[in-house]
Amino acid sequence: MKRRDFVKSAGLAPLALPAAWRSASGAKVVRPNILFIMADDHASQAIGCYGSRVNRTPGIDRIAREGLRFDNCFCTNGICAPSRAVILTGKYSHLNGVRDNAVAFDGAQATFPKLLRAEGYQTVLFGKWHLKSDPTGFDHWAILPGQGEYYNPDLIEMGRTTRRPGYVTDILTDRAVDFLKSGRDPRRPFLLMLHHKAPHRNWQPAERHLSLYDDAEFPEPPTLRDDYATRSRAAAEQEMTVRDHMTLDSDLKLGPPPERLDEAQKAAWEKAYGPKREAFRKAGLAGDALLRWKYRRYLQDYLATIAAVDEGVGRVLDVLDETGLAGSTLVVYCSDQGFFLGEHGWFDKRFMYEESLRMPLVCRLPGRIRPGSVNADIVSNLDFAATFLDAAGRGKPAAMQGRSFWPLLLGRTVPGWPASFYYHYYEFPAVHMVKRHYGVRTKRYKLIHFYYDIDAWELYDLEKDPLETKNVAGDPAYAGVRRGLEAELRRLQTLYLDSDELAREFVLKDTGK
Ligand SMILES: [Ca+2]
Repeated sequence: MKRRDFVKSAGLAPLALPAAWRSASGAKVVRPNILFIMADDHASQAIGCYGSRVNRTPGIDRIAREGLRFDNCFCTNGICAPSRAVILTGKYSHLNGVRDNAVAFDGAQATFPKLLRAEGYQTVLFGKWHLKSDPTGFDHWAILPGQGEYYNPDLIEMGRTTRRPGYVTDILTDRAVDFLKSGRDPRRPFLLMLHHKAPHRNWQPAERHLSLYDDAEFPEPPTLRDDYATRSRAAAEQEMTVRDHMTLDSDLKLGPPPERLDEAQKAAWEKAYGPKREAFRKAGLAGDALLRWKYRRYLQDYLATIAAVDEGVGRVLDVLDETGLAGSTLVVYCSDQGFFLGEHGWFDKRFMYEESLRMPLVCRLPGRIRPGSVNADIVSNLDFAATFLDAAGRGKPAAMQGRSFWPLLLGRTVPGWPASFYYHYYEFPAVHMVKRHYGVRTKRYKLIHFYYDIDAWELYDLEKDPLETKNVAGDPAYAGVRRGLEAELRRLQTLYLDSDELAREFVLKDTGK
């Protein structure tokens, strides 16, 4: 398809070129490059600039310090593949087709990489993709199959699979660095998507970080021993507790080294985990002591896996400086959704509770984004596509549901910016057994409806109860608040073309009932 026809068929708004600005070096910049770094399952509780009490992330913090931190970015459907499909299309799961991790993405859809490419951008993707179909809209891509492997991973590069020696986060960072130094077409702006597998379960740190947190003690979250007393059955009936659902051998590394490691890597692994295994056998832990041990072991590996991601971010920022690209490149760091680090007793994500719902999101563009800014508006992964297109001076196709937060990045106030957010999670029954639910989040409240499998409502007053331990859905004092939120929930469902009927149809088809 010719570019003009493609642009026309995608229903794009008329061209509106952004104002040019001058970078620090004095060069005139019209359309910024976009370096979009995304991690997998990186909780904001494990990022320094979000107030982490458990680790330091100087690389990621640098983006926030020199740019803007969003404090209320949410994910519309908190698992890997659905979040990615929403990011690419700017459409909710029920419209882009990827409701859960089992479905293949239809790559014929309009996506922001495709549209940027039509605008002359060089589009490149390295890393996790997880959408089952081959990437479309990229000049070049090299992806991990499925979840990918931490050590000596396979990479599928433009359709050809080869095994690469080394550690996955470093391999992907190297690819990004090589691109910035020598792979770029200097006549075109670029979109570079560097999408890490880390720190996804089962949290295998790089060799150099295997013992990084050996001596660390971590404060326990206040809800580590949550009894779910005021909640619906959904919270009690999941399968993602640190206490009962983490595997000793794989998650907590008491088993043999992963098969994929070479001999030297296995030796390093043994050196790190052998003594821990012995100490565990001797200790004979049970009950709460065992929970405390599991929580600490979990955080040691989760955070050590993040260390390589953060080092990689720092390296890429340095290379942007060295190559003179820093002033013309919008740098974005985020995670595909949040993660529980022991809150409510859990690991994993999926639930609409804060730790899982919240995506860390920091952005930098010198000369345009004021250093050290913080924004508290509600934005989401639904808005990424429209934002990237806006940064490139393009309107979004009418069918994209997200809104561009580019003006927010530039420090402008947008009248009428949405004050509420719609969530819908589908994957059940499945690993971790989190029941289907949808809900609405405003600045102060959160209303959740677990539908179909059970019919239960939860309401949290986040101002009075930021840890979400007190469900007030049945509290007469909140009856008016609940009515208002239910009306807002139905308004958002209508706005986004979702409904109970549509959800029910999908469940019936999905479960074959
Ligand atoms: Ca994920």
